[in-house]
Amino acid sequence: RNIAVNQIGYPKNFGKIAVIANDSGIFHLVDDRLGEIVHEGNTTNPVEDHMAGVSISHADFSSWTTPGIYHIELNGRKSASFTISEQPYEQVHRGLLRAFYLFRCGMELEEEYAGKWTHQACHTQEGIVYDDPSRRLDSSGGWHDAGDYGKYSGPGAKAVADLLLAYELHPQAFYQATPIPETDGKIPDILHECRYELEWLFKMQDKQSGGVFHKLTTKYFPALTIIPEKDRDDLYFLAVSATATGCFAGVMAMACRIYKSFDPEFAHHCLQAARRAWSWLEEHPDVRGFRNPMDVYTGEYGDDLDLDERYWAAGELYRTTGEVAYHTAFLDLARKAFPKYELGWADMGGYGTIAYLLNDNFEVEQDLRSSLLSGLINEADQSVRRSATDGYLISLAKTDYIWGSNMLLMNRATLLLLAYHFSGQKEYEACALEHMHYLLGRNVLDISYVTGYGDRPVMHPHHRPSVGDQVDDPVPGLVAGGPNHGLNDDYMMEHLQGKAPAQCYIDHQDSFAGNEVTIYWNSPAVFVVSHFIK
Ligand code: G3I
Ligand code: 9MR
Ligand code: ZN
Repeated sequence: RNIAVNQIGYPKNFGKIAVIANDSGIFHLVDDRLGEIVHEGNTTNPVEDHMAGVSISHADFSSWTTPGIYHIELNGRKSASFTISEQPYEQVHRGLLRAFYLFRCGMELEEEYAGKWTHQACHTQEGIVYDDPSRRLDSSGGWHDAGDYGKYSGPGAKAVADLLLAYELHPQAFYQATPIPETDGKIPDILHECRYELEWLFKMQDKQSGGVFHKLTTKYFPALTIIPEKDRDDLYFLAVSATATGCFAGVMAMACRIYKSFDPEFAHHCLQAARRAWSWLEEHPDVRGFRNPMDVYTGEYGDDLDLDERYWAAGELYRTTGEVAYHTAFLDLARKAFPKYELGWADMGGYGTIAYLLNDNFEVEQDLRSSLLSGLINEADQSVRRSATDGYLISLAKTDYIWGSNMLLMNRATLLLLAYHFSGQKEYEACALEHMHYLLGRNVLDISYVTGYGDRPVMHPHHRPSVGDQVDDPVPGLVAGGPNHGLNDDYMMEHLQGKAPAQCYIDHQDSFAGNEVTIYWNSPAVFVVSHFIK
């Protein structure tokens, strides 16, 4: 039994619902500071919810709009505290963005910016080209991928793409400083932060071929207690892949457009790199997906389908340059069958679709544009429909409760917000907000999936710096993977047998298939939250 709320809060002019597991009755909204009941109501009648595995009822206090700090009480139980205000998400938004600074590799994290979570410069050595060990290349910089210290091109590109898109569509959310060492009051911090990763991504492009190395990692994962600067195994550049090269071209073309007005030289450099990557793709129309060699055990990010990454690259290059060749390539790819509304590390087609829909500078084929737009609206309608029948008001189906389900959650919300952007339909925006409520605590486990934010946040992520440092609190602002019905690690297997999908999560450091953190789970959360910063 619990009363789940968004533990950060509710914007005063949106709907406000608490979701109650296995209980119902008369609920009270209590002002935390005064200890006074300010509002009361009846919960809805309980109904079974199969995703959550409980019976749920709703306490709707939407009509209450007075700013303050509150909690809900029902039959002697209390919810977490939350605020009602015009702007409840400024801090969590900054925290989610600052997490990227805390993910940085290759430089010292200083107390001034990192607080308690400092570390020495790490992974500064040259990397060995796996397929030609006589080659050693500068490999430093960028963000660690996750709870491990690997750096992977495709996932890195997804993370940057989400952040750049957040800035492009919601620039008002990024006026305030984060702050980070580069803060200069001229260029928004989010662009400084993305540049840190982009500078590393340049190093992943093979200067000989223009293709992009799939990843830069050690052969084995270090032990969970190893802090960044103590991980000294050899680093390898693993083979060039078409998926990495496509993502690279896509994100670099995007960066060119966004950095142009701030730093034309850097923007030009991005575009050159993107063009070169595109040429590689053209020279390699038919390549096998990346596989780890036999002696490499770190993340694989295997993906046999590279049409979606090519589609993204072509869409972005066309949006940035207006050149016919990229348009033609995009149109050809658009005719092929692959997911066009996915924003995962494997299926990147959604970014191509978005690039085409947002292309205001150059001519687009109207039939294709309308069909892509109605496809997007259709996705949003489906999410709205599914959310309406879900106890916790989100769109995740049973098959979505997989490794990194919180990314699927935030990707859905991203698509909903894009649908809102194009249609102006308020229900899409409201539905996106319900998804955010789940992330920040309104879920059957009554937990905020963002470390350091909310009354009952994740405390034990599978994250080496958090485990290995001498600090009790985990590194803050990190989004955990979330419930995973596949129970893909031993700890989950042992403790979560037979649980309903949304309960397949445990806040333990050994549970990497549910409680790890990654840059590309943080990034869509930044996108979504930034929409609600006015
Ligand atoms: O695509 C299939 C889908 O068709 C199927 O219905 C569904 C049901 O299981 O699975 C889908 O595949 C999933 C795949 O991710 C793509 O989403 C797999 O189940 C799932 O196990 C797989 O998980 C990935 C995991 O690595 C294992 O490969 C995560 O998405 C990915 O985030 C994670 O990445 C790791 C890196 O390897 C190493 N660094 C940490 C990082 C996070 O844990
Ligand atoms: O720590 C690793 C994590 O970052 C990965 O996502 C995960 C799946 O590839 O693997 C983790 O490493 C574990 C390894 O796979 C099995 N032995 C225990 C390791 C955790 O310390
Ligand atoms: Zn590092």
